[in-house]
Amino acid sequence: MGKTERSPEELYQGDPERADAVIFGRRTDVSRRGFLGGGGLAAMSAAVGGPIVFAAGMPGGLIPAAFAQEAKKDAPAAAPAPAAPKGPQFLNFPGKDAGLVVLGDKPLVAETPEHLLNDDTTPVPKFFIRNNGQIPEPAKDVDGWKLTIDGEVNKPIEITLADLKKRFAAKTYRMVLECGGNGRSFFTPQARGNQWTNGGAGCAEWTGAPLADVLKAVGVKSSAVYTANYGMDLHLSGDPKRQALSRGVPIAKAMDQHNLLVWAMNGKPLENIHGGPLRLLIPGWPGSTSHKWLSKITLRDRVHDGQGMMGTSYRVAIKPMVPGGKADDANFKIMESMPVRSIVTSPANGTKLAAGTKEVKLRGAAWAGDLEVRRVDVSTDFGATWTQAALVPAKNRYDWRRWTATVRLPSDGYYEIWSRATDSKGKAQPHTAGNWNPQGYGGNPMHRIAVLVG
Ligand SMILES: Nc1nc2c(c(=O)[nH]1)N[C@H]1C(S)=C(S)[C@@H](COP(=O)(O)O)O[C@H]1N2
Ligand SMILES: [Mo]
Repeated sequence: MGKTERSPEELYQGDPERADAVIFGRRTDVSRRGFLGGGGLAAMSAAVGGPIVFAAGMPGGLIPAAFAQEAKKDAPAAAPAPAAPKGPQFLNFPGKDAGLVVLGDKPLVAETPEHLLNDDTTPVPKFFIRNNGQIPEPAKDVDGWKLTIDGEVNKPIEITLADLKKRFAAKTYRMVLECGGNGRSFFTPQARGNQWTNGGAGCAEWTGAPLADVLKAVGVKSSAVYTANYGMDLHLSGDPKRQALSRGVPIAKAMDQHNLLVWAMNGKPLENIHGGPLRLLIPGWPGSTSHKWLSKITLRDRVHDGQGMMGTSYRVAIKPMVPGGKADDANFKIMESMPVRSIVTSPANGTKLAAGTKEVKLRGAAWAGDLEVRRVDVSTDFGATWTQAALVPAKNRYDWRRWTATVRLPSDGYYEIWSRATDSKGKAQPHTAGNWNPQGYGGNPMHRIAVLVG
């Protein structure tokens, strides 16, 4: 794969015939149909490790899932991405699972491969990490941690974590936290930023005081429009005058009872890497609104303009733009709810099953930002037929839905298992990431895994 000048996705988009030639080394003067019908199919089968059982239904130009993953890792970046390593670089961080994949090291960003999201509740060691600035030293005086709430409020306060715990009734909810850029790697051409697959998400039990209760206690003025969130992490440059990140949400979203000022994750004190001793958790919206090492919330009388609020940051195109084209700032709106997404968490992509295996049990998860998951369907034949998965009830709003399904594998060979979730408004995951935008938000194509029988 060393000779491709672009990612396989781009090659296929531009010239599928040539892409086949580059990737599978065939002559360019044979049509793709001829390729799939003749010697080319044998070449592709050899490349994926076995006969493609449902080859007849395989869409032209589709890069086999078995192959796309590997090819992607080797493909040279089309746009600058932070510290793009060659092949997966696994995380080495105290308390963290060694299966997490590093997407960037300055700042530290690591994602959870889908098969490590197989637990009903994501254990802390497996939970993804996303930083924009430097990771602060762990706080020495946890109970003395101070949070200020000021701006458009009647009674500004500075409250310690000990007092926050005393004055407000704690709630625990299991909720998805998902990076706004989750799925970014599925965009063609490549979008700017950390190349998340589906692993910029996890679902943990968060414990803390409801933000709405605290805001009611300080009194929200009618002039309040937006929150401005601030934390104690330094900008990467170390310049104390620059913010690593400072985002916010409209007051209506801030008053959602599920937003928590979190001090515990999965029943244990919130770890430093996840923003301990105190962080915000704003479920359903881009993870960047869930501020870590939270020190101050200012209610503003206008939409916040802090670090990460402007330009094309955490913004999506209003009208579709030319993929890879120049962005017109006026055509962008702030990303709010995250889109519907499903993942297959078992088996793992690339699993080899014993010859003669006739069925496989699938496990997965699905979530839909502010919306509910209506259904999840799976396919083993490139989407020709679908089987509805069984959804496990959610513990509370913003929890993910675990799902299970059993699918038949009629004969030995190569299969792709696709999962597709549909949200409560009827929107399903698309085949490929749509609504291209320069920083790659909202990429939520169906999840595809490769399975080889025999
Ligand atoms: N103070 C601070 N809070 C932050 C960030 C940050 O860089 N600094 N990153 C945000 C982003 S982009 C995400 S996706 C989540 C990630 O949380 P995690 O590292 O606990 O998984 O934290 C958010 N809160
Ligand atoms: Mo994020």
